[in-house]
Amino acid sequence: MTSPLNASLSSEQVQHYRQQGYLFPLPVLSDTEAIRLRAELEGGEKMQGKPLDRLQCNKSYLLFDWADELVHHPAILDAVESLIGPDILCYMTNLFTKEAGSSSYVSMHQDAAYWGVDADDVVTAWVALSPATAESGVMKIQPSSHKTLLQQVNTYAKDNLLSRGQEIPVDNLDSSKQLYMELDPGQMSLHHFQLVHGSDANTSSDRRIGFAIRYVAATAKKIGAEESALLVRGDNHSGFIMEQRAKPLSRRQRIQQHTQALRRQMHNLFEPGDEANWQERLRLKATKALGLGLSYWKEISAR
Ligand SMILES: O=C(O)CCC(=O)C(=O)O
Repeated sequence: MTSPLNASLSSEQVQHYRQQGYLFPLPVLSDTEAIRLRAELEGGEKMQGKPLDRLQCNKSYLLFDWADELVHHPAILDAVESLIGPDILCYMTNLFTKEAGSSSYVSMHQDAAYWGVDADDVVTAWVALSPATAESGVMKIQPSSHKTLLQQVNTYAKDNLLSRGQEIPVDNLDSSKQLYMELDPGQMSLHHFQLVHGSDANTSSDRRIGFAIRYVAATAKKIGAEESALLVRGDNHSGFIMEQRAKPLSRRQRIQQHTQALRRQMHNLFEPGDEANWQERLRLKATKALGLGLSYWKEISAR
């Protein structure tokens, strides 16, 4: 597979996305790029002697060259530009890795319920760096579910990869309509931030590696606490604090910017909703304190 020169979407593809809330498979990386980027990610893990931790998997583009390259990849941005226009922010990234045979999963949820962005459309480009199949626990979606925000509960279930184990109760889902967005390494899917999605455990013999990039139009308003984002194409007109591209920064500067960005983000991610009871509020407070403590420790140990 080679990377397309101009990866803008056709009007049929844009229409499909608007109606159904998703699009796949889209070839964005050449085979050699996909192999190289996976090798760079795993080379870093080898050097530190363990897989990337929860903090490193969040906003990885502020830390690692492979992630910086992916969020700026022209083929990914061309497709995203067709959906949200020429001024584009990378709001967040999440690396979702499931080890071979691991029971990690992602419950069916909608991202829009807990992100601090006021926009009609935040689009996730989910880039496969290993085979994403039904067996390896690829993303599962409910088509055209992006038109209504459903109620979800926080389960904090053990193997759930989501920060609060956010889950839409099964009675509110239609499993007969759900489909797997299977991808080869180097392909991506796009999904709207209100689309119902999740994924099952990885029963294959390889790791399943998906890099989820959250793009938003650079006109988006910020709601809740202040947060930062990186301008990756065009001009910024948003209420976000601008991040600096990691490439020219030293390791120490990268870690400082990353920890500062995560601290800002945590204030929104762990903010209790109006319906939260006191146990839930306490739990969110403790999770936030733990995350903040860990980020301070990381920053100090990088000095
Ligand atoms: O990678 C997965 O299994 C889930 C991804 C996801 O929840 C997301 O991209 O929002």
